[in-house]
Amino acid sequence: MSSPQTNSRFKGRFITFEGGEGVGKSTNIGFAKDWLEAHGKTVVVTREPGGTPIAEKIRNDLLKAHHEEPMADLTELLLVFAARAQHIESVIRPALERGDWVLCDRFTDSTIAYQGYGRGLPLEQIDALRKLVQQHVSPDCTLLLDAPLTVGMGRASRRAAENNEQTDRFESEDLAFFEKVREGFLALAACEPRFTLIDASQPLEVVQQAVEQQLREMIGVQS
Ligand code: Z5A
Repeated sequence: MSSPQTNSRFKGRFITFEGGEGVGKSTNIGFAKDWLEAHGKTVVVTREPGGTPIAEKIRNDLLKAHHEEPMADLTELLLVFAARAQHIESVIRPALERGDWVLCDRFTDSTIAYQGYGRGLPLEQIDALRKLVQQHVSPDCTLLLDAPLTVGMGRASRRAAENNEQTDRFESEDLAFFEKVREGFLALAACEPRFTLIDASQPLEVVQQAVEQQLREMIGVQS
């Protein structure tokens, strides 16, 4: 397991949860929030794209299954970063300055995985936008929940059937797209020490033990 780093500019801590569809990001963010609050931390849970009223409007356009015209890949990339700029300005940076713990469902690693590896947009362009938009805001720690596509998609489609959810624009992509996205996440995790890779195909209790272990290391509490 990687050693946690800190965003030393801020009093707070910034943890991102990444991975493909249905791997358990939302479920484990809920677990992490409860655990951190039980250990006296003030927690802000948020998500991307979205997290503020303006960014949620952009999210609706990004996920909307049908537009009057196909959305160009570059438009998609710029919309993701436009939403992120608003999210950082309105939610993430103020929370980190207050000393809160920010738990974010997806962040720029998703852009590298989906728009970079998935769509094939140049990684240098994404990195230039990352620097412009994030400036000094970057995750202290990223938990990558990884599972074979069949596992995540199976869980997501069961949940969608139970809740009568509609298919969004990303979910209608083919398997090859999602294989490239997964490859992108794994490539990032292999070269960036802030990542902790968790096998999300394991039973939920086992996944949560791994999440808890990472949180313990971050707050310096022994098990
Ligand atoms: N996107 C992008 O392209 N570029 C970007 O920069 C960003 C995003 C930020 C919306 O993401 C889309 O935006 C996304 C990429 C794109 N599209 N896709 N695909 P989203 O995060 O809103 O949607 P999602 O990734 O599809 O998330 P999700 O379906 O909500 O999945 P999840 O949060 O990872 O899973 P969950 O809801 O916690 O769990 C799913 C079910 O499995 C649920 O019933 C759980 O109870 C169950 N579960 C969870 N863990 C387990 C275990 N371990 N065992 C058994 N069952 C489990």
